[in-house]
Amino acid sequence: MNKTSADVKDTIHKGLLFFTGLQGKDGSWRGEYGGPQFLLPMYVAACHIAKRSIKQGQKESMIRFLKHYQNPDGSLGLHEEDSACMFTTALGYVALRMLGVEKKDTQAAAMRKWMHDNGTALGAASWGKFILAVLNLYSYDGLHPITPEMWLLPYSVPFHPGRFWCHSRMVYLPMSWLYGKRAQAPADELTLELRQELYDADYESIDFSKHKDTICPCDNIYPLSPFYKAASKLLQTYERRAGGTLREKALDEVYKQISFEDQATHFIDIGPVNSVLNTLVHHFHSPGGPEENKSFAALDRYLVNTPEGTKFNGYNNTALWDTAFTTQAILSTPFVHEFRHSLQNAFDYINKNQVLEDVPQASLHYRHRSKGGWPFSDVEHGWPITDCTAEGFKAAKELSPWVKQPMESSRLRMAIELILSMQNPDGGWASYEKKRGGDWLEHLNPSQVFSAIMVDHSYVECSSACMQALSKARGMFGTDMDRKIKRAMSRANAFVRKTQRADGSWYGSWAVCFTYGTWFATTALLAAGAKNSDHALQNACGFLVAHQNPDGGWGEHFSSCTEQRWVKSGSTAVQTAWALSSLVRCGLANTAAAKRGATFLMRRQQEDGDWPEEPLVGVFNKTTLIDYENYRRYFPIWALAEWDREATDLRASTLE
Ligand code: LAN
Repeated sequence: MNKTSADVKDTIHKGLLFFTGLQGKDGSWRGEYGGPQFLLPMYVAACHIAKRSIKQGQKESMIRFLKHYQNPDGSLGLHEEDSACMFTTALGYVALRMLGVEKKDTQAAAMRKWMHDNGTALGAASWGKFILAVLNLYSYDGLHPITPEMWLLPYSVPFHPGRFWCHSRMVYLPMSWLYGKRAQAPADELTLELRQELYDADYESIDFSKHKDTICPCDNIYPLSPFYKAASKLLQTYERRAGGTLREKALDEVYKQISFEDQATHFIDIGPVNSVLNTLVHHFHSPGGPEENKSFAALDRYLVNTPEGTKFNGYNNTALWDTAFTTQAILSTPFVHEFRHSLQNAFDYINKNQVLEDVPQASLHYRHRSKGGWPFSDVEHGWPITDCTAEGFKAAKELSPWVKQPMESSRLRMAIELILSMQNPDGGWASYEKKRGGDWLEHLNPSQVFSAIMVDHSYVECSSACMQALSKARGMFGTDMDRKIKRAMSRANAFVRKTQRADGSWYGSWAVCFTYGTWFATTALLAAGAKNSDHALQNACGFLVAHQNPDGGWGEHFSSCTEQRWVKSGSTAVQTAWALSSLVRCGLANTAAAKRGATFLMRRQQEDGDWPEEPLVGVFNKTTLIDYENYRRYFPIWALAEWDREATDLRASTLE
C-alpha cells in the first residue's frame, strides 16, 4: 500500500480522535494495569481470612481471570505471559477454591496436577509461603524470619529497613507484624481440604521447618544468597527467644508505621501488595474495626473488570503518568488547537494532582520530602516519584500557553526543588527516594522471584525525565536556581554517559527494554546539550538501525530484560515509536530507517484510529510484566508527529 505524507497527518489525527474519546471526565487518561498473577489471589486470600463476601458475579469474573491465563501444562506464571511458577500457581489454586471452584473442576485439577508433578506448594517462592502461612496452609516454622525488631535498630545501621527501596520496605513492614504475631486464620473446612490438596503428604506429618529453602526450580530465579541464609540462621536463633516487652515494642512501632502509611495514602497504600498486607494487619489487630473497613474499601479501587475477567491492578491507577505523556504527545502534533479542550481538562487533572504538602514528621516515617512532586496516579495516593514529577512538570509547563490559567510559577518551582533534592551522588535519579543503602543489600533480597528490590538506585529512565525537566526549567527561577540546575545537569550527563553499553544502547528497567532505555538516554543527552554529531548519540542510533526488523518496525522480546541483551521479536508499535522518536530527536528523521519505522506505525493503525493490542511491555524488578494499556496509543502518535515535523526531504515523496 502506498502512503503519502498526507497520510501521516491523517494517522495522527485519527489516533487523536480515538484516544481523546477515552479521556475521563476528570481530564485524565488511565489504563488497565494488570499483568502480575499473584495480586488477585492475595486479595482473595484477604477476603477469605477476614470473611468478607465477594458478590457472585464478581467471583465468577475473578475465576475467569485466573483460568484465562492458565498455561497448557496447568500452571500459572508469575505474570500473564510467563511460563510456570509455583508461587502463583499455589496461590491461584487456593484462590479458585476460595471463590467456590470445586476440587474436581478440570482446570483446578490441572493446576493441582502441575503442582504435584513439580514438588507441591512446598516449593513456592517466599511470598507464596508467607500468604499460605497466614491462611493456615503452611507453618510459620517454614519461613525465614521477618523479625519486627529490625525496625528498632538505629537508622545508622546499614541494613536498617528504612534504607530499603520503599516498595520492599512497605511490603516487609506488614509482613514483619504478621510474622511477629504469627498471625494465622483459624482453620475451617476448606482449609482442611486445601491442606490435603496442596501437598502430597499428611499435613500434620510435614516438618515445615525443613522447607524454608525448598524451592521449585521455576521459582528460583534469584536464589537466596549464602549471606542471606547466614543472616537468617542468626535471626532464627533470636526468634526462638523473641517475645516479651521488646517484641511488644517492635510490634507497636511497626503498627504505627503501618497506620501512618494508611493515613498518608488514604488507605490506598504505596502499592498493591502492601495494601493487601496492611489490610490483614488491621484484621488481626482489631477485627471488624474501622481500619479494616477502610482498608477493604480502598482495595476495591485496585479491582478492574476486563474482558479476561476481574484483575487486581498493579497500582491504584496510572492516571498522572498516562495524562502527562498524552499531553506531551498531543502538543507535538499539528492539531493542538483542535484538541485544546481536551488539553485544558488534562491540565486540570495535572494541576489538581500535584502534592503540595510534605507528609507530617517525614523523617520519623523514613519519608523524603513530597512537596512539589507528582505521583504515578493521584494526589490521594501521594507518594511522589522522580520521573512522574518530571513528566508532570514538563506537561504542566508546556501546557501554559494553551490553558486559561497556567500553573503558578511557585508550584513549578517546588517541583524543580524536589527533583534537585532527589539527585543521587552518582548523578542519576532513583524512583521514589535517594539511594539509601549499599548495593550489597541486594544480597539480602528474600523474594527469589524479583531482582533489585532492596535499594532504590539510579535508573536511566528516571534520570532522563529529571534532566528534561531541569533543562526546561532553565531561566525560569533566577540565577541561583540556574546555577544549581547547571551543576545537577553536568553530573547527570556524566551518569547517563557512564551507563551506555558498549553496543551503543542503554538498558531500560521499567519497560522492554533497550528501545525504552535508549529513547530516554538519548533524550537526556540532548537535554544536556549534546549535538547530533556526539559519538554517544551516533552509537545509539547505530544500535537502533542495526536492530530494525525487515518490516520497518522494532521488536524486542521480554527476555531482553532478564538476559540483558537484545532478544529479537516481532515488531510492536510501542517499541517502534521509541526507536523512531530516538532517531528523529538525534537528527535522523530524513533517513530510510526512520521513514520505514514511520510507515510501519501507519500501517499498524486500525480503522478506528487505535493500535492493536500487543505483548506487554511494562516491567518491574526484571521478571514481571505489567500492562501499560495506553502506551500503544500515545507513543505512536507522539513519534509520528515528531517525524512528520522533521522529515522534510521525504515529505513530498511517496512512502512505501
Ligand atoms: C511502578 C509503576 C510506575 C513506575 C514508573 C514511574 C513508570 C518508573 O519509571 C519508575 C518505577 C515505577 C514507579 C514502578 C516501580 C515498581 C512498581 C511500583 C510499578 C511497576 C507498579 C507495581 C510495582 C510494585 C513493585 C509491585 C509490587 C511488587 C513488589 C516487588 C513490591
